Amino acid sequence: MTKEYQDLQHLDGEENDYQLRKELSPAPTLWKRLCSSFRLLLLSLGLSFLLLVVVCVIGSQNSKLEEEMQALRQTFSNFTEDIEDQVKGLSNQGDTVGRKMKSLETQMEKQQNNLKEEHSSLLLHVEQFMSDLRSLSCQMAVLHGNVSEKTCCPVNWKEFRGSCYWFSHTGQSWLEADTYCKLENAHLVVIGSIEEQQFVQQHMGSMKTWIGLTDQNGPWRWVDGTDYEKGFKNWRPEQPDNWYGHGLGGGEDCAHLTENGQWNDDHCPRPYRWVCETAKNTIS
Ligand code: MBG
Ligand code: CA
Repeated sequence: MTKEYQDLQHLDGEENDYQLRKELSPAPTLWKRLCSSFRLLLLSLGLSFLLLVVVCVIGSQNSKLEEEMQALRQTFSNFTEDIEDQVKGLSNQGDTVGRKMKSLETQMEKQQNNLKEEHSSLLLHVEQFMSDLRSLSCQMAVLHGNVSEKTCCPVNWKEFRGSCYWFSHTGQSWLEADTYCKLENAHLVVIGSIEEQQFVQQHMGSMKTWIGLTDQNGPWRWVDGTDYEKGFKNWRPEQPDNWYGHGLGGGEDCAHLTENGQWNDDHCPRPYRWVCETAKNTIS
């Protein structure tokens, strides 16, 4: 019992000590609090500093990236400009090549046309030469007494389906042309078919040319007596019209081939070219 009391006494004493110490030392607690606030402040300052560093690093990385992107953009834009320039250059070259090709094509076409013209003119000359040769050898045969002279067309006359034709290169009135042919033992051409029309057209050129058809003495008549009504005709639309509008006296009584080969009746004294015709076997 005494011991317990002593223990209790002892305990009481410790508690009191503590209480006493507590009351006697208020200064260290404040200090501790101050220290802990200071630590917090330092910590937060440290953290802020760290954050700032991180932000700076990220910022610098970003600006570097931005710079690189800018450089890339510049490179890309330079590349695009280069490509555009090259494409433009190529397209210009293409245009030039195209123009050259066109001019070459035109030149080729011109040369081809020239060649064609030369070729057809050469062909005509060869045909003429052959026809002259035939005529000459025919005349030679006549001279040798091998054939009758009635089988040949004279030199400078053209042969077509058994007849001989002569094409003038000057102009005369219809009447003078008619007389000229008669003196050659021929007559102004009588066109009896589309084929004969085409043959005459081929050789006359685009010139007005008298033919052996007239209505000076009444109805239309061919000079060799061929039936006009039943025969071949090739009048231009609205012809013949016996037009008095030329004011040269009278109407129009003589037929001629117009530039495209169609027929027209005209004032007979006009100086047009003409064609004489004769059957081969009537030449003497
Ligand atoms: C002309 C003929 C002429 C006469 C005239 C009538 C344009 O052609 O040559 O003969 O027919 O036309 O207008
Ligand atoms: Ca007429």
